[in-house]
Amino acid sequence: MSISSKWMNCLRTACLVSAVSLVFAGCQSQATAPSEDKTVQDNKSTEAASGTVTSKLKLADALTPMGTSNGVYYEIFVRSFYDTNGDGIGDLNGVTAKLDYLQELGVKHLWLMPINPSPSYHGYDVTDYYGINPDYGTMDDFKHLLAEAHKRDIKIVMDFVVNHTSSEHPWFKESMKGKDNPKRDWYMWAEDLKLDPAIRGAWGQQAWHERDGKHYLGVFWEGMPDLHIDNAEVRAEIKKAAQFWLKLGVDGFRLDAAKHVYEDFYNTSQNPDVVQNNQKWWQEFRQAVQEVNPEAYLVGEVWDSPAVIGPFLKDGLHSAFNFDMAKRMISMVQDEKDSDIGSMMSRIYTFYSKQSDGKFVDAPFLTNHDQNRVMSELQGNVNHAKMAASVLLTLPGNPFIYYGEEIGMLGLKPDERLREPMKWTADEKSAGMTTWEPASSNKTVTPIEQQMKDPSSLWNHYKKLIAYRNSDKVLQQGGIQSYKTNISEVAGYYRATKEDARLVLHNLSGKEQQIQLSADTAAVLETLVFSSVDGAALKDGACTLPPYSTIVLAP
Ligand SMILES: [Ca+2]
Ligand SMILES: [Ca+2]
Repeated sequence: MSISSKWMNCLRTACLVSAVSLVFAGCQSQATAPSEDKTVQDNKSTEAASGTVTSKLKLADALTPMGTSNGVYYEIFVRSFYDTNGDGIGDLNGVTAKLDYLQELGVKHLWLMPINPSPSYHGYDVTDYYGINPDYGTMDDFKHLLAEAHKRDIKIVMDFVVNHTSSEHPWFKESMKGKDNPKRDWYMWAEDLKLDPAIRGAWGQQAWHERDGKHYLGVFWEGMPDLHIDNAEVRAEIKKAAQFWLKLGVDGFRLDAAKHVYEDFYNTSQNPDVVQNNQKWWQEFRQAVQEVNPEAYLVGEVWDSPAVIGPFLKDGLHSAFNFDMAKRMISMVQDEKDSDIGSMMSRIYTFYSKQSDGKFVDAPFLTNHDQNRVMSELQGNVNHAKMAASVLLTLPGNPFIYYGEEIGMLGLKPDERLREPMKWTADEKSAGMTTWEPASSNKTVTPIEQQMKDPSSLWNHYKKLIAYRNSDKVLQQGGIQSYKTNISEVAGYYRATKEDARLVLHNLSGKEQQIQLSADTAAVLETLVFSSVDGAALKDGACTLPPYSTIVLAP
């Protein structure tokens, strides 16, 4: 969902959600989550065999069971990406035209923001779950995109927006006609359901909207009426629509507003039965998805703390975006001070692992289409942007990149400014450039064309990090464990599978740093296998880290 009230929602959650999230929010390794239990870590199958580097380094935290990661994801706002028919609006053929570009960057999956017909520019209010937005092309264009992507081993996940429809959806137009209409109960009408329309939404907003003296639910705004998910016909219809796209060859869904499906009113949103209803719905949805494609991937937007996200990961979502980590990564690179991400992550993962029976896959990212772009948050500091990318791309799970992030595109709210035309070339009028809105935030940004030719560009930094990640199984599949140096400008963490381990070190500062590894680490991790810049060195456990650099050590 693209509504700014979500920020309020986050604030509210920060206040309401109990001790569990407060523990996660903290970074001190002394804290223990009340819900944490030892079964996951005590499980024998998680232990490294004796004699492996992982056992020598005592990396039990990194062995928390989790699902398989499958490469870097890239979020595309089709309208702003690439235009092939000269109308200034990005289109599906434009995504197809840029698959080679995406392959060169090293991404393995695309997340397409909504491509269904919609009256809005962003598409998060759908009027037809089986159609393609005519601005973006035709169903044949989409099939062509799928085929061309799959040829390149690139998978496509599409945004699936089913908490609500557009108020212009034919279903809602029927529902408005009155109590006797067969579609009446597809939406929530307060008077029919004997609910009080004065009750505010979960973040204190007006949730019910008046129409002909009756009130329907629309938790985001009146143009987005919430579907009544307890209605069996609605559930069946949503599952049918998902199966339709899977049968076409779509590889999964990004599930918008996943925590808002069940009633999120001010007085009920944290009730255990509401939490459970949401959980059960996504489990039911996943079963329907897996009937068509057992490999399909579901990543959900649950804009909340890990304590709230956890239950969604049990046989429902494979992944949920890690909003807390996004904030922490950005502040860490901005402050140039280690904030022990490894410790925070391994504590969250212990909780997720237990919730998901060891199957969750984390989905880290820096910013998305609902947030100020990371380069704007970093005030245009390219070194900080490089470090943010280095952290993101060396974490466990499936990292997500937002289009344009790889060249440092800028954008501060309102939302339209976060979703400006992709800057392929300096000439805004050249072929392919989208012009549906002015690229007013990005006048000074160096275009892709130029950055690709410059070895020291942010683009080449992304490419280098992604290529290394793709080449290293431990970086892709390993868990994470805290590693602290005695220099606060250097952040580090171990990454490990049962058999193998890495140490990732980031020099967050503009000064060269020298680190002496502890004797046991130095004895095991003897090889400098990756360095983001020239000039790094490792000798007898002494590491030299050039300014703003990332290195990876291996046995
Ligand atoms: Ca076009
Ligand atoms: Ca809802």
